[in-house]
Amino acid sequence: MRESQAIQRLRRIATSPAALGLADDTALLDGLVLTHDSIAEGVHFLPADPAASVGWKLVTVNLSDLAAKGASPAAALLSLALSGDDAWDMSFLDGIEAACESYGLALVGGDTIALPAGAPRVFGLTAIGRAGERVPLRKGGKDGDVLWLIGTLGDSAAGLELLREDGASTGPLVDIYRRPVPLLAPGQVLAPHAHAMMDVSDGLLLDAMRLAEASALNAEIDLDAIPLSKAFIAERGESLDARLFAATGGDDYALLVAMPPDVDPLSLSLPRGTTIARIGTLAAEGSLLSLSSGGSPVPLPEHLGHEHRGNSPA
Ligand code: TPS
Repeated sequence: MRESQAIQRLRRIATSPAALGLADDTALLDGLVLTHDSIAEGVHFLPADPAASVGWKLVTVNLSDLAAKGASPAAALLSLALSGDDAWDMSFLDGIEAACESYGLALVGGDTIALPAGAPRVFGLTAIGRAGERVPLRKGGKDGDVLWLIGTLGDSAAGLELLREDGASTGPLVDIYRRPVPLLAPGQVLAPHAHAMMDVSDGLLLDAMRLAEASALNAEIDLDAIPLSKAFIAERGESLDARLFAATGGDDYALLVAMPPDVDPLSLSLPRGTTIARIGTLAAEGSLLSLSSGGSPVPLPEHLGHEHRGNSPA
């Protein structure tokens, strides 16, 4: 089964208004923003990744969903699966502790089980945030909105490729793959002004298409405007191919924001050093997602991003 098929079925179960029709990355309940992300060995992290970085990543990918709603971190529940390797498990918890402390998230409970011998590691975390004055959803985009991207794209996917080629690779790209930084402060500054916001975890093109679809609009993206880091450019260059790689790789934890055209996010008090770029627009006309580079249209690549699917042939 594909992820999208599973979600269709889940929508008939998750009928509470808090679930937002499962059309967002979070649920909203009594002023709280709720999210849950899991992290599995071989799917989200490599068996050789340092245990502390896996713990860090579990917390920060959840915080990224809170960031996209402009929420402030409050509390977390951890689903911990002990692997039998005590040093690994202790170090994993060090990573959980470091991330919780860094971002003011209080671990308040959860559950611990022991994995069967040899089973791949899987962990889950529920993060709970306090909503700000406005919670921008995926579906709030309006005709004529400007699409802004906060953060850079492709670093993590490039880091993963380096690790796949040579597990001993180090450097900024590998660090970003292993230790994403949730953009909480920018999210809180932008949320009161944004029509729609989401984090880019599955790849910009797939996530932008989801935002456009949820808003019943069409997204146009200028690939030349996609922000790339110096480390990414040094590794892969800035060609159209490199930009398409960056726009589809995923694991970025950047923020995609649909802003009314009369709001200039550069005039808001974003933290010093925030990378922000105007990458496109939302429009009533056009196709769900269209790309351009050098002023010419670019055909959509076959894979727009990361979609989970089971092993059955369907
Ligand atoms: C070992 N990847 C896995 S899940 C995901 C991406 C881009 C999207 C976000 O996950 N292989 C390894 N590690 C990785 N991180 C990837 C592949 C790439 P979700 O949709 O579950 O939030």
